[in-house]
Amino acid sequence: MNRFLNRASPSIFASLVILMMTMNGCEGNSSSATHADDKFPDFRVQFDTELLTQIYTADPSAHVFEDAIYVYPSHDIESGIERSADGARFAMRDYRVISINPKGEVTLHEEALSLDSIAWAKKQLWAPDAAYKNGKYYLYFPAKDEQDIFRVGVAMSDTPSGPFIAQAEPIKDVYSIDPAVFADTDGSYYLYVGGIWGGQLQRWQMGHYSPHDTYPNDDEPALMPKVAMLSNDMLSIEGQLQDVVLLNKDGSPLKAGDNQKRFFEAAWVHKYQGKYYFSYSTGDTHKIAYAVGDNPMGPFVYQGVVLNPVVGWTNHHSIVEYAGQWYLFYHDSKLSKGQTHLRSVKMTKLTHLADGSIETIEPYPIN
Ligand code: FUB
Repeated sequence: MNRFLNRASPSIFASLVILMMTMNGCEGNSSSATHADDKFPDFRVQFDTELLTQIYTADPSAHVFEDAIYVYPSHDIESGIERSADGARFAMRDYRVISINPKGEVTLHEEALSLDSIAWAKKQLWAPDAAYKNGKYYLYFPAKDEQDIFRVGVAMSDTPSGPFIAQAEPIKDVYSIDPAVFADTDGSYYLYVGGIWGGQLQRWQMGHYSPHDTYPNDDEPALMPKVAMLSNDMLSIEGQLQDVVLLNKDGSPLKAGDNQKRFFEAAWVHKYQGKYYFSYSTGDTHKIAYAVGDNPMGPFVYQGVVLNPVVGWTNHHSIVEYAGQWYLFYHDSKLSKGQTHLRSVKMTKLTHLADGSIETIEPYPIN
């Protein structure tokens, strides 16, 4: 069903009335005012179309700031490094922000943050996310430090597109990759992190870093992503990271051997009708899956698949509401003809069905 929605003609979407954001920097869940003369043109949500092609972009984290959609992606480059298990080939060196204004015009902004300007970071600027609070924008990002350990840093700016100034040290007690910040409607902010394999989450099971990879047995609970509340100043976490518990519908934890369902990387949280939706990549089975819970800290119960596999290996997404419509941002490697480290961001509509479930999206036409 959704594949037909995704490919529907612009005239269908052009009939949508736009609910515009009225407060600078607030997120889509709080949209209120109606501007019936503003339409969000549909050409940017055409099925299976790159948002831009000037550079390669991946891991899109989308937010509604200042009446527009701002996308915080990784900036993929050809590093010349061979493929390896630790992901060294993904040797990104800076971030560029993309914005989409209410007319649907896409802007690729100048460099927002460079590896050279981050005192503690040595390499691999991987998937970032951003948040807004009290007039400031915060960019959260993973990078490897001098010891080749993935840490998560934060940088600040007065504008959503940057430039951002990084803190001198990574965030204390935060590790692994793929930070995602969820701003709840009560004003609390939550930081989610984690990624197995190249993301090193498996090296922190003892509460400290081990250079050796250790995984649970297949019949044991899977490694879970991590969460903490952000401190009032957005620069540290309250307490320690704790597990985001992901459960099967029978109440048992997802198992390490269940790679169709278990968490791999790319955490994202959105709120819909009072429920918290935790979505993530299953990695080696290439799906975006989701689980639902009553609390942003979890537990979350597995529900199904948001997006089926795309061209490429990784799958990393975000889900955002803009003007009363929910969108999925994701990436694939079609533009680079399947090169897994050269990806392009795309967006499409996402539908919550009447029972609260998400309609599974097929990324390509099915004949
Ligand atoms: O872009 C580098 C890494 O690839 C991200 O951090 C992961 O989520 C995967 O998409």
